[in-house]
Amino acid sequence: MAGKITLTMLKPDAVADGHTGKIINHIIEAGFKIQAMKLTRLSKEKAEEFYAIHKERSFFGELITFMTEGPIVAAILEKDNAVEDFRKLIGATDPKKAEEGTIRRLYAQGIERNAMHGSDSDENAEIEAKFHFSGLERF
Ligand code: FUP
Repeated sequence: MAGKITLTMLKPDAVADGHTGKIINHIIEAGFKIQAMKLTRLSKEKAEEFYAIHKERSFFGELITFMTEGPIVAAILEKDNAVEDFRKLIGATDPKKAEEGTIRRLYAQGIERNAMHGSDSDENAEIEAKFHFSGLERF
């Protein structure tokens, strides 16, 4: 049976710091199958759309500046229980609170420059997957 999906972004800090290969390997070794993947860069408009839920928060402006500062790697990942298992793999939003061995603990610089995105529900995973990829780009 096909697994469920989650949408991840390797954020500009992780890509600029040269962690892309190690992080992708970490994800594959944890049992996720890559359905789609690309190196891309968010425009201000696209970043504001992606993070619209946070637009009233004090950190919104800094979040948008950060997420548009350089390329990201967006990917759709497939696995049974993908959303929950992936959030466990990346660890808490604040890397100081993330468990030992999680991707954010290993590679993130702080709560804002936190290396990774992972969808927070099956419904959002599908919305975010469609935000980044067309049907022809999914395998
Ligand atoms: P997460 O689901 O772990 O990515 O975290 P949230 O959806 O709560 O936050 C989305 C992004 O907003 C985080 F990845 C980083 C940023 N953020 C901050 O910059 N400061 C905060 O206090 C909380 C979140």
